[in-house]
Amino acid sequence: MPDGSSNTAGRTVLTYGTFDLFHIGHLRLIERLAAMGDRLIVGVSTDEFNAGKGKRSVVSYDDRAAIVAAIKGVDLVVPEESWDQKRKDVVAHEVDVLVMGDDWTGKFDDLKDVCEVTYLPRTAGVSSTEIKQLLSALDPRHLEEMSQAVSTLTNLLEHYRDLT
Ligand code: C2G
Repeated sequence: MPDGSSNTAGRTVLTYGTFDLFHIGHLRLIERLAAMGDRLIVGVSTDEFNAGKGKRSVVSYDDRAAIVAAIKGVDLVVPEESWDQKRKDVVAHEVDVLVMGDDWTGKFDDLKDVCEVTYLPRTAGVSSTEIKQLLSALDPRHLEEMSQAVSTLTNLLEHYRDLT
């Protein structure tokens, strides 16, 4: 239970996430969480729960959970299957502090009666969404469109050069 001391001994830390296309932002968060206590539990969103969030992961739940479980400092991975499981998880695992990236600031303050709740600055300049957008730009259909656009521009340029 929360005691407000800065001593991390015996403290259980909990967080949740999709962790799709695992990147440095995810790693930096997990490293900071591991330093906040001596037991770190990570709830990884299931594919079904993500569908409910309007998200479709590139990497399956089983693989995302296996990757997170292999990260140094992670003691337990649990499936995140609903928004309201957090309160049950906090009580069941005797969690001292729930921590999320600051894109969730304030969203889980309602849990402050059962544990500390805090938000950490995100790592700037990287997100799974951006990586997905980049990958989709490399989609063959897009590449075909781009090469057609380039050849149209090239023809126009040559035509213009002939006129001048
Ligand atoms: N994160 C970060 N820096 C980034 C990207 C993400 O610190 N550049 C943090 C997020 O703030 C979040 C965690 O990494 O705390 C996981 O991010 P996502 O995989 O995007 O998780 P999300 O879809 O936001 O799921 O119930 C809560 C949800 O499960 C959170």
